[in-house]
Amino acid sequence: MINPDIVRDFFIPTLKKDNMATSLKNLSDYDINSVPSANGMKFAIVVAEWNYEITGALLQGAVDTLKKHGTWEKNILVKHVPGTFELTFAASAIMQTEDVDAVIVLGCVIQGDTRHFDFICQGVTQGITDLNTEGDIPVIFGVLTTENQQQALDRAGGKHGNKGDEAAFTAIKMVALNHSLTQED
Ligand code: DLZ
Repeated sequence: MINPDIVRDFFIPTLKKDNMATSLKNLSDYDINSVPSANGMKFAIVVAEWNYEITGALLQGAVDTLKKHGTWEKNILVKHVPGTFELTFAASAIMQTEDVDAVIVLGCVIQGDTRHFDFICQGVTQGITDLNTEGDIPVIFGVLTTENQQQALDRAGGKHGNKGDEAAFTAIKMVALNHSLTQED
C-alpha cells in the first residue's frame, strides 16, 4: 500500500516550472511552500577552501536557507577541507561520528589546462554517490563544476542564483523523505 504522504512529497516540485533548463536556471528561485519545516533537523556542511570566494558564498547561501526554513543555528555544523576532492572523506567521517540528519558538501572545481578537473569531478561525484548508496542519511552534492570563474560566480549569488540555496532546500526535502520512510508514527 502506497503511503499517500510520501507520494505527495515526491510530487511537489520545488524548482519553479520554467526553471529546469540549466542555462536558464536560477538556483535560488524555488517554491518556498514546497519545502517542509526544518525545525529540529540537524545538518553538517563541509566546505572546500579552494576557490573560497565562490565556496564561501555557497556556504552563506546554504546556512541562510537552512535557517530560513527553521533550522536552529546550533544544529548546523560547518567543517572546512582543503579542496573538493577531500569532501568525500570529510562527509564519510561526519556520518560516522556526528549526530546529523544530512550532510551537504560544497565545492567549486574550475576547468584548467590539465585533466585534473576531470579527475577531481569524477572522484568527488563517485565518492558522494557511494556514500548515498551505502549510508543511512542523505549527502547533498553542492559542487559547482564550471569552465571558468564567471560561470561559478553566476551560480554563487550571481545571475543564476546560489547553488548553496539549492543544496540546502534539497537537504531539507531529503531529510523529510528519509524520516517519512524510517521513523515510526
Ligand atoms: C589541485 C586542485 C585543482 C587543480 N583545482 C581545484 C579546483 O578547481 N577546485 C578544488 O576544490 N580543488 C582543486 N584542487 C585541489 C584538490 O581538490 C585536492 O585538494 C588536491 O588534489 C589534494 O588532494
